[in-house]
Amino acid sequence: MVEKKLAEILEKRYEKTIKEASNEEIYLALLELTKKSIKNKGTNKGDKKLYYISAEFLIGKLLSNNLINLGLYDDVKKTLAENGKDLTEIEEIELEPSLGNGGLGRLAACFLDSIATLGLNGDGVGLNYHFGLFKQVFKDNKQDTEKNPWITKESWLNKTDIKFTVPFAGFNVTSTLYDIDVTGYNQACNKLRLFDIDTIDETLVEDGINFDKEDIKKNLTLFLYPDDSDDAGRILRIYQQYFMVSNAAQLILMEAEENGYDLHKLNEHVVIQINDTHPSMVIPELIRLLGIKGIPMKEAIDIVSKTCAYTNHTILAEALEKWPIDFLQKAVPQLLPIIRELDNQVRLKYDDERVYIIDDEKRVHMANMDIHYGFSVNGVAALHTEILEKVELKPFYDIYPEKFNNKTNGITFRRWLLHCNNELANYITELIGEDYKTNADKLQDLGKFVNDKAVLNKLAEIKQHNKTALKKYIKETEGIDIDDHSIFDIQIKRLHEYKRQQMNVLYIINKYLEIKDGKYPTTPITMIFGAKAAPAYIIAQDIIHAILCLQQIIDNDPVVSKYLKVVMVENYNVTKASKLIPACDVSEQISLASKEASGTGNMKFMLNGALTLGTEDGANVEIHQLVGDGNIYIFGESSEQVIEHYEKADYVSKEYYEKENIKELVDFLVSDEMLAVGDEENLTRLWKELINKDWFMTLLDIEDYIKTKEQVFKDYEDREAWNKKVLVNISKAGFFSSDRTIAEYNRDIWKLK
Ligand code: OAK
Repeated sequence: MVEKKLAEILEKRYEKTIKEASNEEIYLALLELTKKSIKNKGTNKGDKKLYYISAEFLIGKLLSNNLINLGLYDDVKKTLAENGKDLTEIEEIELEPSLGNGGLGRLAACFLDSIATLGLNGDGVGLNYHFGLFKQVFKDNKQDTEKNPWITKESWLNKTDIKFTVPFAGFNVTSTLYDIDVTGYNQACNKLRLFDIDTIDETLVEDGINFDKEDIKKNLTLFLYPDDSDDAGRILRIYQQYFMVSNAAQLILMEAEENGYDLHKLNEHVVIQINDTHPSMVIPELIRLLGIKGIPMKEAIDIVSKTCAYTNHTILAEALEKWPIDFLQKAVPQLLPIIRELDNQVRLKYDDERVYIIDDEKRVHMANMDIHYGFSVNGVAALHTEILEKVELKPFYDIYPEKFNNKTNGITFRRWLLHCNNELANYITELIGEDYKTNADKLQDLGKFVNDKAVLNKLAEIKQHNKTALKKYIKETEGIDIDDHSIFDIQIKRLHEYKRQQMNVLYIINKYLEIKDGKYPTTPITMIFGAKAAPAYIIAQDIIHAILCLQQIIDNDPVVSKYLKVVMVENYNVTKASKLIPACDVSEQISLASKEASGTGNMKFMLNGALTLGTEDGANVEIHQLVGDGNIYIFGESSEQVIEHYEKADYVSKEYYEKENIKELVDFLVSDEMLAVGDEENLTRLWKELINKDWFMTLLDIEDYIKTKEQVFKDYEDREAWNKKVLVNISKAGFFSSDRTIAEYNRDIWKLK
């Protein structure tokens, strides 16, 4: 069937057979075929609808995932192979949209997959950034930034004729809505709705990612999160956020009216999930628009409060948005009377300035507005929610305990197992049947094979295939040779001090010095990193610089390079993640305890048979509980201890630095060897930061980290015992299916039929 359809499309488009067509022509034909098949599936319906508003949707390439969800993947792959074509190569043609930074955006994409798969009526709403997040390139061992265009003439974007007018101070803009179909696994579809403006001017971007930040009509949807290190960048973010939520609110009201719903009962038909605080202005905007429709403010506030729910994704103070009133006045003055009224009502009720919306520095606390004027507040892992309730948001929890709830994150197994590790997925099916694909708990059935040598060997064989495939991929994409019989130790995530890539750097230095001293690892080690650093985040750039310098030093050392290899992949993204994760042995989840809200990479690695080396942080805690002490490597101080250090302000990094073995590692950053390949300014800044500040307590945990990592590598030598741990990890990963997470959101918050 597929063969005939594909052949027809190719004949009509290019007058070519499958054999004759180029990979690009086949890609475009498959795009057409997939879109047609999506049309036949229909869309999810119901008299209540979820709108998941998010500034980020890190959806990744869509072709294979759509084919899997539509049940066409195996057929297409086979048909292509029979005609001398390779689906993996054809996937390369598709450009990856970079509509997100990291965890929050990728979570939103996994959620869309699960919402559709569970047959729920829910769309994502966001922005159609033309250049997404920047593209990372390495020059002189440093990160450089370029624009990252992804929109091609034919793509997954479907232009609609829906347009809205969005008012800003002194001018209006007209939006255009683009839809991307979201396929569920063997299910009807939903949509991701991305707003854009027709007046956007891509030529505004001159070199790198620089552009005129004042020209809103031309720049509004050029980039995700333009540099916010200056006021113009920060105000542009307000314009973007308001543009997103005003469109979302207008879309919601339009659809409600089309369905004949009574706007006085909007909350019976609509639920809005506010994905962190970027969409928080939807609250005053919806109140404003209901006002225009004749609903008095008091009632509008009540309706909106019963419609909106808020998810918190971070406890880092600097990531909690607080917008100066002056900025809002400049961009969206129509919201200020409403925000002031919302704040007044809070002040009348509560005599506690910690819960006010507007603070005495005239800044609007977006999260505070969400908590007062939403009906649900959730954290994204058990520990994170507990910290929100007991520490970060305690004054709010004391007022509204009933609003708080936990929803431990999850990942879609369709992308993070069936697609990225097809061989493992097929083997699991052979062992326990298909059910686990829609009921992830069934993975537990694998547990019965824990003493079955043939199964353990087969798992190891699949891992080896994935490592060899990664070796080939890294050679092709980065031009770097790695040893596929070494241990693959991988840390991939946004670059941030709290995630402590710098601690891993100190480990590499430690290993380098050991090897120099003649102490050789039994199995060679390959340390792989992938991370982008926000352009305005200086220390993060310095950490990248240190990693790249070490990479070069080790490569140039004929002895050390036999045992140790460092690779930082360029422009880490969803596509690269899906190649790296199936090949991983050791998953680095080493954030300072209490700081990583959840993490989701940790879950992807676990599902693909890597063992976690991590702190008791975020969802690592839940992984630990599921697999037990013997199947995970935990180190470092606990979140309670860390929180206490912050409260007492008693952590002094210099005291740790003075320890001889730690000093040696830190000082290596500014050694002659490093300065020979690196930049003194960057390396010295990082060195000083670690000694004098070290806000995320690298030196506190470094000794335990090194000790535990040595144990990991030692344990790897007993391959049978290791493979048992691998099997336990895979078999316990079912809990982290985003189908489970979404079922919980629906049960407790959305209540869609
Ligand atoms: C990004 C911008 C502002 C606030 C939070 C983020 C973010 O990406 N947070 C991440 O969200 C993920 C999904 O919930 C979590 O797994 C990560 O721990 C968290 O850092």
